[in-house]
Amino acid sequence: MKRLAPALRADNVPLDLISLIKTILAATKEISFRVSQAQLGGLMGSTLDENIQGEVQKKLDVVANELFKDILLESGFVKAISSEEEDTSVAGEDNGKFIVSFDPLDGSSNIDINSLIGTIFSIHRAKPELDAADPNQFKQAGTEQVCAGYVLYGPSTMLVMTTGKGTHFYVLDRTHGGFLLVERNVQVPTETQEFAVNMSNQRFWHEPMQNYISDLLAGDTGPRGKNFNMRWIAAMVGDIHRVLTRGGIFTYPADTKDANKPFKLRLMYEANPMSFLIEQAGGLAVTSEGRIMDIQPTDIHQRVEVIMGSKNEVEQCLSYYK
Ligand code: AFP
Ligand code: FBP
Repeated sequence: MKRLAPALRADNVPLDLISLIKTILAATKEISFRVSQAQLGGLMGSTLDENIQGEVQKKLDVVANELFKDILLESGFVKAISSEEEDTSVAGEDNGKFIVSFDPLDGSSNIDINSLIGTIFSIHRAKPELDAADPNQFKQAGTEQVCAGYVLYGPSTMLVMTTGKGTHFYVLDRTHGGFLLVERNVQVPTETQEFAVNMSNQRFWHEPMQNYISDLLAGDTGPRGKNFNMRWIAAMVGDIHRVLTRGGIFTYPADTKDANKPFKLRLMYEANPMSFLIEQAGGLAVTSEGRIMDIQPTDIHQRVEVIMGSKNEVEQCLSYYK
């Protein structure tokens, strides 16, 4: 099995980007260790603070964010960072070549129940003409990402990453402390009989999504003529990892639950990096109006509707909006 850096060099990934990826992974190895220590590390439970999204922060959220921020800003490769846990973007080195967006711990509600969580990251090239402190650095579409990935802290710690040359799986080998390539060019099966959605929001969805999910639930005697199974991990990293591994459709549709918040998932920290991984694996990643990675961002914390996974199933879902 190939180690990470030689695998990336074989794909002609530029050396400065490989160095940045290694820096990011150093932070995730530390987070993986802290996560595995659970109560022994004194990091279970919540802080008394809320993040910019209005969510109560878990202690591990805060520690993971600080770890990521410090290691990236000290690396010298990074011009600016934006994090789900920070109010604004944070300036790094003026001559840094990259900007990094990240969700340090996705699936926070799973922390205290010892269930799946992960770190999601997205890398763009920095714009030399803009100041490091200028948040406009981050107003780049998902199509301009040069790398995206997540590290899943599960029974094993896995890295799933793309630099635009396929989506590959790596496992953290604790015997030598590095990630080893275990599967190249993962492909999302085109067809599926599995869906992932938070069903408790059903009454708040718009009509096309209500109709689509009703038809899935109708099973083999309904219009789709086959039975569907449902899975919901409450951590996008976990649900997308399943979709990449065995297919499926994952959606967090628009809803009317809160008039000020029609969408839940974040474009920069969740939707764009996952879209890059899914598309590189032959799947589709869209909103009901178009491709997620084509969205021109207007704000670093912007939220979007998300429908992604097996190509034919995503197309089926979209047909309900026509
Ligand atoms: P955090 O970013 O607060 O950890 O939330 C995770 C998440 O945004 C995403 O990973 C899940 O798919 C989704 O929330 C779960 O949402 P529900 O609370 O509706 O199940
Ligand atoms: P396995 O014994 O095959 O692992 O199945 C696990 C299980 O029996 C329960 O742990 C779990 O609650 C249930 O299956 C899940 O069933 P479903 O597929 O209906 O969601």
